[in-house]
Parts: sequence; C-alpha cells; structure tokens
Amino acid sequence: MLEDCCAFELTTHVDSRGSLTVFEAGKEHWFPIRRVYYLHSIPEHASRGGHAHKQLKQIIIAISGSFDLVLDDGTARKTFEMRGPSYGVYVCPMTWRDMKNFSDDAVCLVLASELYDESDYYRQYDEFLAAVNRGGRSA
Ligand code: T46
Repeated sequence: MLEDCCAFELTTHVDSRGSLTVFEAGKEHWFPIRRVYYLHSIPEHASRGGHAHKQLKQIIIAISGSFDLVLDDGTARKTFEMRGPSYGVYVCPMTWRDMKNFSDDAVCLVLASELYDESDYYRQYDEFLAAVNRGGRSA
C-alpha cells in the first residue's frame, strides 16, 4: 500500500569540513540490508524503473543531484521529489516505481532487502495490476 511507503530524514552531522550522513541498522531501517547498488551516469531525459517487486523492500536515496520518484500501488500514485542526500524513501513490496527528471549529477543509492532476483519483478503494468487485484499474490 502506498501509505506504507514513506519519506524520512537521515541523521546528518555537519561541521566546517562538510557533512556526514548516517544510515544505521536498528534506527532508520525497515529490514536487514542484503544488497546495495547505485544508478549513475544517467543520460538526460532517461527514465528508469518501470516495474514493481513482489517481495523486495528498498530504500532509495539521491546521494547526489536530484530526480523524481513516482510510486503507484495500483490505486493511487505519489511523486517524491528526491532533492538531497539526507532524505530517503522506503518503498514497500507491490509498489510500481518510475524514476525520471534526473539531473546531470544524479546518483541514486538503493538499499535492498534481498539479493537480485528477476523472478521478483513485475515488468508489465497490466500484470502488476492483475496481481494487486488478486490481493498481491503471484499468478
Ligand atoms: C529499482 C530501481 C530503483 C543486476 O544484475 N543486479 C541488480 O542488483 C540490479 C538492480 C540489476 N541488475 C541488472 C538487470 C538489468 O540487466 O541490471 C540491469 C538494469 O536493471 P533494471 O533495468 O532493473 O534497472 P532500473 O534502474 O530500471 O531498476 C533498478 C532496480 O532493478 C529496481 O529494483 O527499484 O533500480
């Protein structure tokens, strides 16, 4: 459900040398992290995402630059403006995501609950919607 996805502030320590932002298990976490990846060198006008996950939980952070993250649970849609490295969004399972409007310097860090598994993806929106209408169960 879209209301289970949420934006949150990470703790940032700022001093004369710059800033240090912390993501610490036991505080800002919804799951044990099993995989980390990041999107970078994204061409102008490119979009990414365009899929949902059956089980995977993720946290998305714009550690550099900016982009828009559009989340859709099959009934409602919400856009998160990812504009800073101290701001994260928790994306729960069964949420379609599209990412667009990347700035030149955008780097998107993703903390994921599971290893990569292509069978966890819905890459066709109509299949995703059908699963939502079945109550989130796989075909
Ligand atoms: C998501 C958004 C934010 C791997 O081999 N291992 C991995 O861990 C991942 C994430 C991808 N891949 C391969 C699969 C494809 O051949 O990398 C290629 C590009 O993946 P994809 O088209 O899924 O990339 P995005 O940016 O559209 O989506 C990714 C994640 O897949 C997705 O879970 O939420 O980033």
